[in-house]
Amino acid sequence: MSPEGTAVQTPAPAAPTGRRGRRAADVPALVERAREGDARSVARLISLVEDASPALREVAAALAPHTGRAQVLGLTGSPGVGKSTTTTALVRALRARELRVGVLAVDPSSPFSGGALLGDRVRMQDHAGDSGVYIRSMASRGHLGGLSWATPQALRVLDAAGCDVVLIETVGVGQSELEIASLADTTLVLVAPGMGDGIQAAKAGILEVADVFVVNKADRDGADTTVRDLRYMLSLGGRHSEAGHWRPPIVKTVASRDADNGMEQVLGKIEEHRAWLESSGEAHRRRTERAAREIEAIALASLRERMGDVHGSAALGTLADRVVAGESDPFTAADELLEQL
Ligand SMILES: Nc1nc2c(ncn2[C@@H]2O[C@H](COP(=O)(O)OP(=O)(O)O)[C@@H](O)[C@H]2O)c(=O)[nH]1
Ligand SMILES: [Mg+2]
Repeated sequence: MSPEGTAVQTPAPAAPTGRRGRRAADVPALVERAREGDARSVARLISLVEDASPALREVAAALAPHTGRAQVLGLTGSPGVGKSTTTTALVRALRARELRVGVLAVDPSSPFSGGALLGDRVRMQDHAGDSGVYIRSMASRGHLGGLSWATPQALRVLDAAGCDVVLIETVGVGQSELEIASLADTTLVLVAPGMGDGIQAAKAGILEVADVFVVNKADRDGADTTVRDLRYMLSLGGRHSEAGHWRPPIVKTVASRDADNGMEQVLGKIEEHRAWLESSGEAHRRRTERAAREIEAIALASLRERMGDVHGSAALGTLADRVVAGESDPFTAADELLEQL
C-alpha cells in the first residue's frame, strides 16, 4: 500500500449524483489488488459503490466471497463530544496490536459546512502515512444520516480488503444512530460532561443503541456526575435489564491524551461485548438483520426507480387522475401500480 494511496481522505464530491465519467472499471482486477492491500484499489472500489456506478452489482458480487470477517465498531454522539479524537486514539491502539483498521467517517452535515468536517479530516491525517489504515470520509448525499445506501457497501470493500476492524463515526442525530447500530457489531455512544448529554441520550433513545458508553473528556469537571446520570438511567430498565442481556458498561476516557487515555479499557469492553455477542447468538442475529436491511434498502431504491419509469409513461399520472376524480382510491391505485411494475 503506497502512502499516497493510503490518503484515501478524498473529500466528499459536491455533486449529488454519481458517474464521474471514468473509463469502465476492471472489477476483478481491482478486487484482487484491494485484497493484496493496495489502497488505491480500495479507494476506487469505494468510489464505485458510493457513486452507485454501473459496476456496483459486479463489485458487490466480486466482494461477497471475501466478506464477513471484519469487526465493525460504531461511534456516535453529539457534535463535539470527541468522536473523531476517540476514533484516532482507537486506531492508534488497534495499530499497536498490529490489526488492520478501516475508518468510515460519515458526516450528515453538508460538505460545505466547513469547520467540523475539515477539523475531522485534519486530525485523521495522523494516520495518513500508515499503510495498515484506510480512512474514508463518506458523503451523506443529502438524505438523513446517509448511512443506508453507500456505507454498508463501503464497509464490504474494507472487509474484503482485509481490515480486522472497521470504525464508523457518525454524528448522533435521530435516525443515524439507529442506522449505525444496525451496521455495527458494537456501538459506542460517546457523551461528555456538561453537555446535557445525559438527558439528551434518554430523549434520543441512545440508551437503546449503546453497547458501551464512553464518557469522554473525563479530564473535565462533572465526569463523575455524567457517569452517575447514565448509571441511573440504565437502572430505570429497558431491554438492558432483562435477564441474560448485555448491560452496557460505562468507561471514562480522555481521548485527547496520547497515553493513559482509557482506550485500552474501551477495547477491553468491546472484547467482552464481542464474546457476549458470540455466546448469546446475538452476533448472528445482528448480521442477519444487517443483511436484511441492506436488501430492503436496495429493493426499495429499485422499486422507486421503476416507479419513476411508470411516472415517465404517465401510468402514475393516470392513476392519480382517477383518485382525484373519485373513480379510484389510493389503496386500489397503489395495488394497480405495483402490479404494473
Ligand atoms: N479536554 C478534552 N478535550 C477533548 C477530549 N477529546 C476531544 N477533545 C476536544 O474536543 C473537541 C471536539 O473533538 P472531536 O473529536 O472533533 O469531536 P466530534 O465532533 O465528536 O468528532 C476537539 O477540540 C478535541 O480536541 C478530551 O478527552 N478532553
Ligand atoms: Mg467528528
